[in-house]
Amino acid sequence: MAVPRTSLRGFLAHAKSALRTAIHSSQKVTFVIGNESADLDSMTCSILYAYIRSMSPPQNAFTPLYIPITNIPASGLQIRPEFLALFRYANTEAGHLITLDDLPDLSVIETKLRPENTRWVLVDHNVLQGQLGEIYVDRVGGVIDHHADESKVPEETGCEPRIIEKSGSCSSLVTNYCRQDWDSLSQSAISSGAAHAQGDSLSDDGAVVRLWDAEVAQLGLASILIDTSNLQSKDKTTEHDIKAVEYLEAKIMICPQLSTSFDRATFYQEIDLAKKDIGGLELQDILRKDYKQWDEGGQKLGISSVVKPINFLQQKAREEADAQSAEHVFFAALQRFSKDRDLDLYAVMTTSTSSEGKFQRELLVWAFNERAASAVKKFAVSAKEELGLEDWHSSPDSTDEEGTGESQWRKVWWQRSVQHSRKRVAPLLREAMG
Ligand SMILES: [Mn+2]
Repeated sequence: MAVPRTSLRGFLAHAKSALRTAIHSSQKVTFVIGNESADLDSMTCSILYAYIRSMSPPQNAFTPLYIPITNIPASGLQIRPEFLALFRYANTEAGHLITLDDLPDLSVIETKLRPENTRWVLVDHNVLQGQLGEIYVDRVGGVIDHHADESKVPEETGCEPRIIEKSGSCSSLVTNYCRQDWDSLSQSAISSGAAHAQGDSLSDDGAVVRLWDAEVAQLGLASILIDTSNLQSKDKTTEHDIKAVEYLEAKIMICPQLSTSFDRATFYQEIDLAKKDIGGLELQDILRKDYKQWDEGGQKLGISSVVKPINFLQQKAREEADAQSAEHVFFAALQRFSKDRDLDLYAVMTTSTSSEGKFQRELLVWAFNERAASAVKKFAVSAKEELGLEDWHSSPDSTDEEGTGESQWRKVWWQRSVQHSRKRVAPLLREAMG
C-alpha cells in the first residue's frame, strides 16, 4: 500500500522507523541512494524520488515504500551547512535525514540487511561504490543520473527508470521523471479535501497539500539552482534544468503561504552562501566535504572538490599549523588526507571567482608512487588540451611542480576549460590509470 500523503517531515520520520522495523524483522526494503560525495544534489534527488514514489508506487514495485538514504554517516552533516540552511525551508531537521548510520553493521559476514531483501535505485551516480557496492551490487534495479554511464546498471530495470542524461543537476531529471505522478497526487489530495470544504474558495486541506508540495519543491529547486548557478551558467544549464525549475517554482508560487515572500534569487544566494561558508571548518573537513574515490586498475584515486581556491587552503593550513610556510604545511595536510585513505593518486579541484569576477578552476594532482606518477604524467599530456591545463603560480616562493622524492609527482594547474567539473576530470584520470 502506498504511503498516505504527508509532509516531507512526516515522510522522513515514517521512513526512518519503517527501516528500523524492516532491518529488525528481515523485511524487504527499497533504497534510493545518492553518491558518496553526498552533495546537495545527491541528497535532494534521493528524497524527491523516494517521497513521490512512496505515495504512488508502481504496481510491480519491490516494496511500496522507498527509503531515501544519504550516502554518509550522520556526522558528515556538520560539514554541510547548506543542508541545514535548506532544511529550514522544508520544515525538516538534520535528525530527520536517513544516513549510513541507519543501516546495520555491514562489516559482519551475515549482515542483518541481506542482499536478497533489498532493491537499490541509484540517483546522481550509476555505480554503487565502496562497501555497499561490494555487498549489494547485484541488487541495483534502477537509475536516474547525469554522470557518464559506466554500464553497470542492467539495461532492463522493470518498473524503475534507467535514465542517464546530461543535465546540470540530477534533481532536474528526477523532477521531470516524477512530475506526472506528483501532479496527480496533488490533484487528488486537493479535490478530495475540497469535497469536505463548506464553500470556501480554498479548503484547508488544499492549502496544506500545497504547502507540503512547496516544501519539497524548494528542496529540489535548491540543487538545480546551485548546480547551474541560478540557471546562469551556459555550460551547465540544459533544457531539463529549465523545465524543472519552471515546474518547481510554480509549485512554490501556488502555495499561498510562500508565494508573496519567495524570491528565487534570494533563495539561491542564501543556499549558495551557506555552501561556501567553509571558513569555520578544519582543512581535513574541507577536503572530505565533497569527496569521491575510485579503484582503477588496482590503484586508488581520490578527488576532493572545494569551493575555495588553493590560496585559501594554504592559508587555512598555515593557521592550523601556526606556521610561516604555507607551502609545506599545506602539502603535509594533503599527504595526511591521502594516507588516511590509502590513496595512490589524489587530486583537488577548486572553484572560485577571480578579482575580475571570472569563474575559475584549479587542479592539483599528487601521485604517491611510480605507477600513479606515470599515469598522471600521461594524463597531463592527454588531457592538456581538453581541460585547458595551464601552469599555475602564486607567490614566487611557491612550487608548482616538484620532484617530491624519486617515485612521487605532483603538479598544480589552472584549468582554463572551466566547464569541466569532476564529472569529466575523474574519467580522464581513470582512463590514464587503467
Ligand atoms: Mn549531481
